[in-house]
Amino acid sequence: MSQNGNGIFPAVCPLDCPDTCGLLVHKRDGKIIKVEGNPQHPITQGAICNKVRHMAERVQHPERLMHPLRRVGPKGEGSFEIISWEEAIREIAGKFSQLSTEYGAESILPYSFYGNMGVLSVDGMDRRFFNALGASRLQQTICNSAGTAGWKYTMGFNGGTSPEDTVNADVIIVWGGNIVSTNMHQVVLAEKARKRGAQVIVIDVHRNRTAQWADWFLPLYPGTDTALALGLMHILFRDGLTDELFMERYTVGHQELREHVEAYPPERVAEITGIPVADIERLAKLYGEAEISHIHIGNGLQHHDNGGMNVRTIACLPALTGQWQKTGGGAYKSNSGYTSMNSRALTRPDLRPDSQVRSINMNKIGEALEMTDRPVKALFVYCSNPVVVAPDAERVRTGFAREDLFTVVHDLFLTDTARYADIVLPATSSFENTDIFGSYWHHYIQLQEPIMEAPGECKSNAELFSLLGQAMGFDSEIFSQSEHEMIREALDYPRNPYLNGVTLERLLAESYVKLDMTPKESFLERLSTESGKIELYSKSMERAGLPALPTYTPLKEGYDGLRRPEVGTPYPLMFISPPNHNFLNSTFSNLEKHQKLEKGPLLQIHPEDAAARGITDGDEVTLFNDRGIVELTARVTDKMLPGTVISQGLWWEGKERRQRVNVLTPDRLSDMGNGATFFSTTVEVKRR
Ligand SMILES: Nc1nc2c(c(=O)[nH]1)N[C@H]1C(S)=C(S)[C@@H](COP(=O)(O)OP(=O)(O)OC[C@H]3O[C@@H](n4cnc5c(=O)[nH]c(N)nc54)[C@H](O)[C@@H]3O)O[C@H]1N2
Ligand SMILES: Nc1nc2c(c(=O)[nH]1)N[C@H]1C(S)=C(S)[C@@H](COP(=O)(O)OP(=O)(O)OC[C@H]3O[C@@H](n4cnc5c(=O)[nH]c(N)nc54)[C@H](O)[C@@H]3O)O[C@H]1N2
Ligand code: SF4
Ligand SMILES: [Mo]
Repeated sequence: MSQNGNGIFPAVCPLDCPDTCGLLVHKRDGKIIKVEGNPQHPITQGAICNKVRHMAERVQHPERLMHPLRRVGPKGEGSFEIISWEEAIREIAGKFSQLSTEYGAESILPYSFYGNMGVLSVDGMDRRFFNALGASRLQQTICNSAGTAGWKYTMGFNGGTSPEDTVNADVIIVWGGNIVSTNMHQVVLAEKARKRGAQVIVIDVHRNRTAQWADWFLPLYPGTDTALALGLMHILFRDGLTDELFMERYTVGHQELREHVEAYPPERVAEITGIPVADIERLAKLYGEAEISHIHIGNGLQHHDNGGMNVRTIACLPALTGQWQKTGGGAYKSNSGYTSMNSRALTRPDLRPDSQVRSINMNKIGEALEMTDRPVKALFVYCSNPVVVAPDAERVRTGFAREDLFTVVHDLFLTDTARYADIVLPATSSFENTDIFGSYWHHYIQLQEPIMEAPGECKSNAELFSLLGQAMGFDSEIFSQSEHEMIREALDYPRNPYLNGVTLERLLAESYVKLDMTPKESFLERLSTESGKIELYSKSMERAGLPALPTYTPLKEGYDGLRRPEVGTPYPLMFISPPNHNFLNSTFSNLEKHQKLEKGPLLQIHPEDAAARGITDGDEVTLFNDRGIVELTARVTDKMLPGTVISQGLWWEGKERRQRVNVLTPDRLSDMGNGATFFSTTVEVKRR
């Protein structure tokens, strides 16, 4: 392979996006000149999103970090001096050894997420290092853990409908997902279904891009989805639209559920959700009478106090109608279960000196940095930008500003988080590494081999943690394994039958390999709950102190149609801050091209709410609650119900204005899975 030469090289999109596209990277004179979708890749089929078409601008950006840095000014200011890798490694290893002796290794906390989805980058040598060190563990629950818990209580197995099968559906409900922006190849598949006459329905708190594309959009109040799903069940049972034989054979608790949902007649559900009775009736009929129906459960509705229950309840719907027997019927929440690899071999939990070590929830990093009992004395951040993405962000920033906290950040850019680091380390881009990628949606495993040389002194996560492991004197064999050896170990995992036949050799020859989907051919054989059935009534939820049957609980911070905010309530608007089209979480937020495409950080506000505050389109506005203040530009629009305001995208702090929306979001944990509750937030807005 000619890393520096001209040519077209196969690559994988490393971003935290379900589509995990196969790419072709065009190079001339060692520079990337074009990134496009691989036309051969069965899911990508040559099409990729606009943000990654401009990936070259990110990878070859003049502001990319090139050298290790040491802080010379106050934390947050961004003044650093260049140091050598030897110095950086010596300083980190020295500090970690000293802290381990003085406070115990649990005083050191890794903070990482999936800024690069490569298995070796985020679930490999890095984990080995923190395991061998005996550092505190991080509960990585910022993204989808509430919904995953809710889904698993119902289905057991963490997988659903295969993407390609959804072309067969007659009704596709996109529930709390903005797939035009966040899962574009599902839109392509849904379009195929639509050409055959399928209807696409979107249930969301605002008319997002997906709702604009859909056949029918139903807006509702945030956090009321469980009530809507219970209302649909009420009608399905009432009108005989359920599949009794299926429920008898494959579910637990359908009689209890039938009685339970009597309490959710459409009139009550309409009041709670804001959806008119006639629409609830129409939706239930469409869903219940469809030959094949598919529900795409997005991430949005689970970032709430009741997020686990929202997913749990929606996941019950296809069982009422027997949809799991149909190819393309059923639901998708995540398909991670199909791609699971040998994580014990990769991460080596056996290296831990103390398996009882504490774990700290990543959503509560602000609070964790305030602890005085067993304090966190060092942080190692990689593949994440917590000062922007974590909730209650001002509390997070204050924690990061602690003078006595030793912070290392490994990234490609000097992010808002990296500005608070004592040591900043330059990371390679995924195109410069060897790595292996699964997808949490489609069924292809892909290999990335380096297609360019690392610029400056950038190092991959694998190389960095291998160096650190060796500097700390850990087992040299474990910390000098090659990427190919690790990939072999990752794929050697007989417990996952779908990995059968996926080998490094095939990946080297073919770039991407499809999982073997023949084991347990019928989806119903994959159920892995206690009872082996779909648990409409869940004993394990009962044991966990949760309602055994799907139950609507209002948000702790928020309103539904029954409990409108009282006059004089300090924060009467519900604030939702979902991803935007052109960024990937906070990745790309620092690039001018992507910023321009987004037209700045905006606040979408309903004409009624705007008028009540004397706000007109284009006004500069301040949003505030007890957690802090954010400054945005108002966009007056009727895309949501009055009482809900929306700002899309995770922007880095502005030079002139405060625009990190997470300053306003709560660090409470969701009902299940210790997940994030970003969207269960209320604010007030005023003109600036
Ligand atoms: N372009 C782009 N793509 C991305 C990302 C990105 O930042 N940008 N992020 C990636 C990641 S990490 C993830 S997890 C996925 C997330 O992608 P999705 O699964 O699409 O989830 P979100 O975009 O978080 O939220 C989807 C929708 O949920 C709505 N929503 C909020 N609260 C509620 C509610 O109570 N009920 C209902 N019904 N809807 C509600 C929001 O308005 C939003 O339109 O996307 C991935 N892909
Ligand atoms: N208000 C609000 N907050 C949210 C969300 C929301 O919808 N609303 N979404 C939440 C969700 S679903 C998620 S998943 C999280 C995502 O939060 P994060 O995982 O923190 O995602 P990013 O902001 O994209 O930050 C990833 C960072 O990793 C860096 N990176 C990329 N590749 C590498 C590499 O190979 N090595 C190293 N060391 N670094 C690398 C990137 O440059 C980038 O700075 O945000 C959450 N926060
Ligand atoms: S961000 Fe998603 S849609 Fe865009 S190229 Fe990457 S995997 Fe494909
Ligand atoms: Mo996410």
